[in-house]
Amino acid sequence: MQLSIFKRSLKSLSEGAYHIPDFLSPEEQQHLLSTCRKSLLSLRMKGFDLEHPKTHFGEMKVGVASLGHWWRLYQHYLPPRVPVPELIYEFCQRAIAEVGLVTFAGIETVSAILQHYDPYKVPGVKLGLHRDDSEDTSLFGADAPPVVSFSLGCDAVFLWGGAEYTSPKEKVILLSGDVVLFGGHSRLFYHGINKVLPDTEPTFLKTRGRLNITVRQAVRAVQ
Ligand SMILES: O=C(O)CCC(=O)C(=O)O
Repeated sequence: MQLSIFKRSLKSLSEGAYHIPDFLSPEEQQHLLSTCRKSLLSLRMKGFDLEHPKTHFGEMKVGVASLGHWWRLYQHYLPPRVPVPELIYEFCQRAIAEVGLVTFAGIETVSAILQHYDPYKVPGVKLGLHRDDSEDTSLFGADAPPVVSFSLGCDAVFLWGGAEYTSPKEKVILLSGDVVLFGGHSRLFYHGINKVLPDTEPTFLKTRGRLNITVRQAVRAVQ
């Protein structure tokens, strides 16, 4: 872990947005990684895999697959192909409780999007500045449930912006085990991954590259 010399503690990034460093213990990171691998294996057995969706600017360099509702760029979600593992719900609820945000109303409607960054195959891999806006727009109020985003593997430079594409940006260093949450007022704020640092994976994970698990409420739950 190259960047851990900096002082790291819970930080509010904007109203309703937080960075929680070291949220997951090494054992929890191992458990989350092996759980995601099992889900990916189940997807592969059903004929699905990580995809590189086509953006308006070319193919995404990040490999993407969804547990729960299947996320698609610029389109509506598809029904689940494999479920969101219970462990991911547990970690989400714990993170949400830790910062005192609104919890997920109907967890069966959640999508956990896996994003694999491979800086060895794709040097300079990044995720451009964007908003997580493909969900049911009625969820985007002042009490919008948060997006919860887990980092595993390589260190990364996360950009946290604001309501506009041109809003000032803050650089946040994400290490393996960190969580970022953004709900309420910040639910639609721009963000992205500026850089993934090769050879910074914690050795206990026995993996290469970076895996991000972003949990979003895909559609409103039937109450
Ligand atoms: O990889 C990351 O940490 C960021 C993921 C992200 O921006 C997203 O899923 O919308």
